[in-house]
Amino acid sequence: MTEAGALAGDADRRFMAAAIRLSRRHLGLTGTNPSVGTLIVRDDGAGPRIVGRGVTAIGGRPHAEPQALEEAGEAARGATAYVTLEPCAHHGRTPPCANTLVAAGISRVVGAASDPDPRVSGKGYAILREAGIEVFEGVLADEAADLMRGYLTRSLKKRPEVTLKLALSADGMIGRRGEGQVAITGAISRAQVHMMRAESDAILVGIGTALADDPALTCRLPGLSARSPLRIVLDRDTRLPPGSVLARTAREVPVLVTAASDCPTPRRIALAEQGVDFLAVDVHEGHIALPELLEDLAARGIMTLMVEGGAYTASAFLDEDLVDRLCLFTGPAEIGPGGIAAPLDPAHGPAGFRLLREARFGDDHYREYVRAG
Ligand code: AOF
Ligand code: ZN
Repeated sequence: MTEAGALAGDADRRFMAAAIRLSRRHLGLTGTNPSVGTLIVRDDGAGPRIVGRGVTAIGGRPHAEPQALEEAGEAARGATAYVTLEPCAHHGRTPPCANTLVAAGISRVVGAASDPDPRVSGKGYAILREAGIEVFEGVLADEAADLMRGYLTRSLKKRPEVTLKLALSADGMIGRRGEGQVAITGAISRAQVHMMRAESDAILVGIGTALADDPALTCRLPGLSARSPLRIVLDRDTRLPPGSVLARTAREVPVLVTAASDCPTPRRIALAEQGVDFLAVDVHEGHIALPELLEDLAARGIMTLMVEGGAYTASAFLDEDLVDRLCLFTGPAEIGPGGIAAPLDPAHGPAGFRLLREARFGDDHYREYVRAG
């Protein structure tokens, strides 16, 4: 092992885990760029210490690396850089991050996820190696990719990463017919959902849910209200009422209505005057064509989409195999007769998915599944 390799192994994984946690800070805030974390770590004999930290800035620039290097200053010379994504190799508003790492005198780079961007893929690491830097790739790659999944899905599939969130009663219902919002889960689960909203680029419901629940779909965690995502309503016939919470707050948090026709009906004009935006969608056999809609959303820069209901919309995404991740929050109470059944069997888990993590949130049971394979 070389002198610079003294941090290999467990310490590398620990610092990479810290860089991944740092990258989480700007999830949902970096436009079409992934939120990347960088740590600069040096060891002068008394143990490793962090001398620079960077996370991709809000809006996507500057990238993480130059910020971490700036904090480290001269201490970057001979240090190790932990990067959650392969450093870029292309000239943007600033020189490539790989070159910046070289110029700063970094002697070792530990990287997590690979970058599918053709301007970068493999080239970033090549620049580092050609400059004599020792490079370790793929450390905690899955964990890093998990947080960049929106970026990766949009790059590779040209659509956003779709997360379906469902709150289920103990008897597998998602609500009671004709009753609007029913409290199924407790405060901790609700806070988790609001955190998920904060980290998503957009949130989507069907018009049925918009009419029945009149939801706000904002992030209402203290201090994070500015992180509410774009709110999208699947609304083929433009039925969203101008008096709805969504329409009335469209100037504070954007609302996008996906409608089949762009005919200027009085309702559409009223909604547009309130600041509601419209996206024309294709309709196949009476239903909004979801794959095309997702492509349009990706083209608008949406990397992560959270689908919040209701049963009809959830089924449509599941049936078309467009769900990448499924987050099930199960509360302790039963709904009983009159309940709206969830579009999946909660006891056996959804077909085609594997369980990624499980947790208790107060009295609720949380299960997160990802598409298998
Ligand atoms: C890095 N560090 O923090 C991020 C990277 O539009 P640009 O010029 O900002 O380039 C976007 C690309 O940069 C994006 O597709 C991805 O390849 C990379 N993101 N790279 O070195 C970072 N966010
Ligand atoms: Zn870069």
